[in-house]
Amino acid sequence: MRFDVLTIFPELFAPHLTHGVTRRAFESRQVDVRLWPLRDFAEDNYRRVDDRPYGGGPGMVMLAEPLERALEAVKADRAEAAPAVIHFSPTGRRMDQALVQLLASGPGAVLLCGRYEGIDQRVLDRHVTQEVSLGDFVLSGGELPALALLDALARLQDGVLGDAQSHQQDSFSDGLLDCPHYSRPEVLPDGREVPAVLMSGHHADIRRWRRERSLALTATRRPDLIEAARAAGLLSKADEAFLAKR
Ligand code: 9D3
Repeated sequence: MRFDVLTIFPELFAPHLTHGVTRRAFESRQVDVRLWPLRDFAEDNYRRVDDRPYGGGPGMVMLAEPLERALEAVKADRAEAAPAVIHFSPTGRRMDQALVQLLASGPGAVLLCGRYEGIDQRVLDRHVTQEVSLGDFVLSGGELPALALLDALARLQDGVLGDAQSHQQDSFSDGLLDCPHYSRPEVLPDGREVPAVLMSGHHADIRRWRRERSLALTATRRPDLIEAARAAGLLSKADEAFLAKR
């Protein structure tokens, strides 16, 4: 799949595309990321892409014309007649794994990263198909949300996770929060130990313990996810019995 990213800070992307477990997905072009530096589409000698808002007030607005030229160039370069155009915005719908999975099953999208106070509304009205937020906190632009989405997409690609089963056991893939993890040493210098069941070698017991830790953590922190898992038929009789007795 292909993602065309419109941004005034293309250099923020390069390090994320060349590091970590996701690097393989980007370098193999399973997730083909193309960067479109917005300043290249400015026409004046200063390469301006922002100006003061009509009506007054603080801050600057991203100019319509450089964005329109960039979007025209991107659309001419993509196969689809009308590609999805995602605008990262604090007023958008919250990004979640369902959106990531939906995008992972399609041809990709155009990612529009705003800076300053925002983008001239006429550009958004003409081109944007969905507005996506990372959550209820204030960032300084859409680049980090775009990178978060690309990272989430890359790790779903074949060959990215060492253990192919890691997806199924992930937080959210079965709707529950992940269980705690432990590794060496068996006892820390202050005496804290690894839960005994994990050292027992009894795989059925370990599986049940992990499931119960997930259920307990999810019931405490995210009861909404327990309800959703129940509605989706993802809780067994044993799961329900555990939840009922705690
Ligand atoms: C102080 C400016 N805000 C007025 C209440 C509006 C505002 C404009 C632009 C707030 C943030 C931004 C820049 N943010 C993003 O582009 C952004 C974002 C975010 O801030 N939070 C969560 N998700 C996202 S996606 C894009």
